[in-house]
Amino acid sequence: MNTTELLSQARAVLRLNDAGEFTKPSPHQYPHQWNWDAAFIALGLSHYDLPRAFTEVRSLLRAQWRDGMVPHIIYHTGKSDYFPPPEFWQTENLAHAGSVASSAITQPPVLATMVWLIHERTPSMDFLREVYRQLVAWHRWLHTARDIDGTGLMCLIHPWESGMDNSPLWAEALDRITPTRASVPPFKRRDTVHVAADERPFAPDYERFVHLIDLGRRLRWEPHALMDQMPFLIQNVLFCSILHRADQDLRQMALELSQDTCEIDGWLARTRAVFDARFWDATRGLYLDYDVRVKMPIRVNACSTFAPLFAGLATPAQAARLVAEHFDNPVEYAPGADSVYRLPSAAKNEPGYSARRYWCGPVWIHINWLIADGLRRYGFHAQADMLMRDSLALIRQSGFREYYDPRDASGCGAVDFCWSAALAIDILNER
Ligand code: 9WN
Repeated sequence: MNTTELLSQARAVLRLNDAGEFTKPSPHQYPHQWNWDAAFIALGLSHYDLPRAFTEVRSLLRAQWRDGMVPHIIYHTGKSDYFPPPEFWQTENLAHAGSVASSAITQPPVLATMVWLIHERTPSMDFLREVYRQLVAWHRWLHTARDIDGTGLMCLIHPWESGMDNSPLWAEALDRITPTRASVPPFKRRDTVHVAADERPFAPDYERFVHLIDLGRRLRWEPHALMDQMPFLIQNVLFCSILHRADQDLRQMALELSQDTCEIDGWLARTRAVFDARFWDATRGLYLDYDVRVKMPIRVNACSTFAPLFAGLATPAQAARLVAEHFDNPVEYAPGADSVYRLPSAAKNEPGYSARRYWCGPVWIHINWLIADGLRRYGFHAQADMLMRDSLALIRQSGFREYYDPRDASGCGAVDFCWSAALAIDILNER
């Protein structure tokens, strides 16, 4: 398939999922708007339809809660056959919730970065002015409402907030949670209707996802109570890195709009001051997540370990170790006896690794995109090119799938998947 054909197929996928004011991640599996999906989709759209890209961002921000949180799922069109449905979150009558039906948790804040990238390529001061305050409010909420220890490093209260739902990263934390029959409200999984069950989370994980929603809604999604009582409380390398990069991009917007940068400078300085001590494991040369409830690092090697490159948080020496000891290591992430394509979402030598099971090993296009951006920041152009080349090869072989088997490029998960299409458009246009 040549570049022109690939671009036109990618645009067709975005068109297929276009629900007017928002874009579904995929036609059947995900029939609503998702937070970080929408941001990547806006970047793709901006290459050929700037007004539609702005609409995508506007409809996401329209769901912002009164306290600043931007939710992870927005049910613009009401109920569907997706589980959980809007009423499951029990957000009606909450003073701090928003006015559009949504989930009550958030997702990695790539939005400010996407808005800034779009602005750099196609400046629009009006649009920047329109969204700036809302972006600041969301980042402020992340740095304060989810701050447990004064560091401003946000805490996840649910694996879905990481965007890497069933990563081996969460195995121990989820194992400690033992839902009883009474604490898991009756529910019927819908995620295995359109996708094979062995490419989705295991049943006990899913039960815990639902149990955590139940706990959150009992606490009326009140940030202080959540920080106090949620049994799952994690400081996550991917989320904190994405937020730090987004803070940098928000700062650029502030300068462009002649706004004061004091508050943003504070977030940037605080994160930088504590990031290494919290996440860097100097023995293994890896960034590890931190489990706040047991006050211990999570000793699992997942693709999120490369995210600090995207944020410029690694020193050149740390970046060199990440690349030499892990990215280029055929036992972990590089092609070898057991894989051909980069980048597996968990290291291949992790006990929880599984080549087709969702976040336990398959390759995701948006993760490749983020890490390639980070590698370039540190001068690792050959490695960044490999990620982009592999991403396009996966798409050429299996179409725009949700994720891919690193052994043979076969497609997994949902079909006609939007961020794979949107980022293919970005990769092909930026080359
Ligand atoms: C739950 C939409 C979303 C992505 C997430 C991905 C998956 C949802 C699900 O799909 O999560 O939020 O039902 O599995 O893990 O990263 O945003 O594409």
